[in-house]
Amino acid sequence: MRAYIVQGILLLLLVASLFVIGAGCEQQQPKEEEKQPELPRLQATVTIKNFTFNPQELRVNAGTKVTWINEGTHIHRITNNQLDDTLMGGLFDISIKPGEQVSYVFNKPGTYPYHCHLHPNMKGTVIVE
Ligand SMILES: [Cu+2]
Repeated sequence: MRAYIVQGILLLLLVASLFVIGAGCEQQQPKEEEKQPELPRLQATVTIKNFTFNPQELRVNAGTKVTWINEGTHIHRITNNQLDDTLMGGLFDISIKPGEQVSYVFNKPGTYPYHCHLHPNMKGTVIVE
């Protein structure tokens, strides 16, 4: 009878120690979410000066917020529509006054040529990868 009790206590101790070991292991391994730092917001800028977009060709990753800054003295109208169409079907068509800035977030990979509707010689391209 006494042997059973001793065995029972030993078994309890064994089970209890397994729980402690198990809990210890869990604490040592940090969760995946905690290890990953928050992704910084992707950003890029294009400056407009002397009737030129700079850089004229901009290469960015999908999800990048592209900001055009008008450092010139004239209003511009940035549109990614075709030069010869009726300004339909483009992603953006934004007017930008001197000293102002406008932004567009490029989520889909592709090549996006654009120009200034008011000064058709002003051309640029955003390549989204
Ligand atoms: Cu312009």
